[in-house]
Amino acid sequence: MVDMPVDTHCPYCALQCGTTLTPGGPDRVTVAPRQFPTNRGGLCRKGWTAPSVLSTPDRLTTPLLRRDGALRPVSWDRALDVVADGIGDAQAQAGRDAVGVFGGGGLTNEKAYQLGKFARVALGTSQIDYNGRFCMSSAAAAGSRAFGLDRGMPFPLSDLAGAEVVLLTGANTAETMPPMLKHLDTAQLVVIDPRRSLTAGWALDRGGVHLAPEPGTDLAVALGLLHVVIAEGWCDTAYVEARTSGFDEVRRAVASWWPERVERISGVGADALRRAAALLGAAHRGGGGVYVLSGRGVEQHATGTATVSALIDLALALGLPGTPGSGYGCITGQGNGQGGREHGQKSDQLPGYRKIDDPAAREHVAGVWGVDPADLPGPGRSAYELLDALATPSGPRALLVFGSNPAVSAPHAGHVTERLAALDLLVVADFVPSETAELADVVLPVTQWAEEEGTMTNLEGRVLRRRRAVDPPEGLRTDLEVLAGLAVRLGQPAERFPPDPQAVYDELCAASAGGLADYSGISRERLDAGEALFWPCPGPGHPGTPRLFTERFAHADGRARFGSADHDDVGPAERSDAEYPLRATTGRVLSHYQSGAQTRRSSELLAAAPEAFVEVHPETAAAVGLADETRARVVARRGATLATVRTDDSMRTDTVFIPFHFPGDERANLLTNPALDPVSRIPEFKACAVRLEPVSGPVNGHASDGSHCHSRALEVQP
Ligand SMILES: Nc1nc2c(c(=O)[nH]1)N[C@H]1C(S)=C(S)[C@@H](COP(=O)(O)OP(=O)(O)OC[C@H]3O[C@@H](n4cnc5c(=O)[nH]c(N)nc54)[C@H](O)[C@@H]3O)O[C@H]1N2
Ligand SMILES: Nc1nc2c(c(=O)[nH]1)N[C@H]1C(S)=C(S)[C@@H](COP(=O)(O)OP(=O)(O)OC[C@H]3O[C@@H](n4cnc5c(=O)[nH]c(N)nc54)[C@H](O)[C@@H]3O)O[C@H]1N2
Ligand code: SF4
Ligand SMILES: [Mo]
Repeated sequence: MVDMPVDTHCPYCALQCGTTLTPGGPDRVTVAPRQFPTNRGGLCRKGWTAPSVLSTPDRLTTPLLRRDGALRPVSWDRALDVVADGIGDAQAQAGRDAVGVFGGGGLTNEKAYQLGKFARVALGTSQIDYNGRFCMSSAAAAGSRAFGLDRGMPFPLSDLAGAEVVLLTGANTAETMPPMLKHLDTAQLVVIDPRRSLTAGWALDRGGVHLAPEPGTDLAVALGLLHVVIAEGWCDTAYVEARTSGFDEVRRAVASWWPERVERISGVGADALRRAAALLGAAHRGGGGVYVLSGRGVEQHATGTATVSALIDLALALGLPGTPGSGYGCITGQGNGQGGREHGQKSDQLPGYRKIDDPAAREHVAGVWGVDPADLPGPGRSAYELLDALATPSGPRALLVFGSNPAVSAPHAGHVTERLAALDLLVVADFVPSETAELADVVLPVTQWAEEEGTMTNLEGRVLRRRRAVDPPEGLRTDLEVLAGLAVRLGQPAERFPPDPQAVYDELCAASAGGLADYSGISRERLDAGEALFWPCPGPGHPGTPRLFTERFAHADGRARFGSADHDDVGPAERSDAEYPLRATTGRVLSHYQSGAQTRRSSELLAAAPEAFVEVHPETAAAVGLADETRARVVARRGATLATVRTDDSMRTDTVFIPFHFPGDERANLLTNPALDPVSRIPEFKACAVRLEPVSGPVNGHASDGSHCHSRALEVQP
């Protein structure tokens, strides 16, 4: 048993705030923030309350097996035997791809790596993808295309403190990463968000600018900004000439995106657009630092990759990427959202951010794994396509879920829930009975963050140590132990799937060597000695790479590539009409994390945000007979969800906002449109057509006593 204070990181978002855990206290450990470059001693309320999930009363403590319709306790041996037999049956009937794997961006690097290897080697299936596909995949695709390499932020977060202007697109940082505001409070902010989010309000209070487009029209806004930058001569021509290619085509493509056209499509005033472009242009011309940052608001669209490409083109035209004190970055979301996309749990990837269809990559990784490259499967389906195919004639009949709760978080969740329920075998490894675990045939109880060792890679590409502060409750296993137990039952040699995180990490480093995301110099010893190491770090003497692209981009010719084409169709995939006249967008609130599986188990967080709400302009609400605090049904073409009305006169009258953290018939994803981006395959979480209806009488056992908290105060705790 460890009983000393242990330095580790918050289990939730990609900021990975530094914390110190001291064993003892009501929740088994007591948390305190520590000085770390991303949080500078701050912590949001999710970080403060994270220990309570360690001791949640309904924590899973024993494997469960469905018998006679109910989940009942069984031994580990029995549970793992049932899983291995079910895998064997499915594959005997329908081939290797009859088993699928769904991973998560919250898994440590070691788990993500081992899960990808387990799928390709122990299962031999191509059918693996993960929830990161729902997250920053559009930015990853656009970044790879433009720069030859995707690392969300190619610079340390602390560089933002020197900026003069920051363009923040589709990110509500004040609620999603409050301590990050400490890095933004000296810059002038230009926020693009259909809502006056907490972040937009914060920016306005400090003299910043807020542009509020209709959801799903950011591509037009980005092309319009680029048009103005070029037309007004704000372009950094020396940079464009020396460091980029493809500018002439882009200049031609954006020539027709004059601000008045953008205004007609997006609702962002032509003059406001011109002023925003001038702020960016003048700051860079005057030698000030300028950053363009993107969040999920612009990325989770069927046009997500094109939109981020246009934002990157804007940054390139201004001469920002790779220029000290300026740049473009994507604000990666999940705790290991960055590492989770590098080690091979994505359907088209192998470790080291390699491509699974690249013969040299297959050869290298197969060599590390001790298998024949010809035996490695090819690329599989993307996350939504995988879920959509479950239990269909050509899709998987069995699915293993590690680190995701798609019954709540996947788009078109009603349909996804049906597909999950139709499987011959659904296996969920989790530490709480998530809504997806409730559908499972076998539930495997695993350890949590403060009970295990590993590494995470934060939004800056900085590799961090997750450390064990307390022993797990009796009878639990780590995800790595679960995979080891299954692999042996599937006929793999035990040494190929070691349960020891250090051994897995060492192998991960070797597998990543020579790849884009090269970890081979980032030993656990160096991390434990306190070195802050950013990948790529190709060797023990290498200092790591806090800032990418300062000399050259990662394409063979060293140049960044402009990528925008002309687009005739820039709006959301689903149009509004008389029946569904409004546009719904979805996102987050401060108090809950993702599907809410963890944060809804904190009494403090649940009290702060107990139920789903729909944020709406008072006139829009009144037009259908709804008042503040009444319950509404939000209806889309795919389903309906229930939410309490919150009127807000800063909302666009054509747009409503619903958080996606709530389960059952309060799921925002009962509405969302699974239209996919053609490149990144991200679903359009941020725009679907809906109408509002009043709900009479009590719904769902909710009293309409207005007892929920309405507060949206700004929070950056010490
Ligand atoms: N509290 C909290 N923090 C979190 C998380 C959480 O669940 N809760 N999750 C973490 C993860 S995984 C992620 S990915 C990040 C996400 O962090 P963010 O990207 O900041 O989060 P979202 O709330 O999804 O979306 C941000 C904003 O996009 C706006 N938006 C909606 N539609 C559009 C649109 O069409 N265009 C534009 N320009 N904006 C639009 C929304 O109004 C919202 O204010 O947060 C991380 N941090
Ligand atoms: N409408 C709408 N839907 C969205 C979004 C949106 O903006 N709008 N955002 C999307 C985004 S950006 C994301 S990232 C996804 C996230 O959505 P999910 O993938 O559902 O994410 P979580 O709720 O974090 O689910 C993680 C689950 O795994 C468990 N877990 C956590 N850590 C571990 C671990 O180490 N091992 C194991 N075995 N289990 C673990 C948790 O208890 C929880 O049940 O949601 C997407 N869905
Ligand atoms: S911002 Fe909040 S949720 Fe994110 S790492 Fe920090 S404390 Fe955790
Ligand atoms: Mo995310």
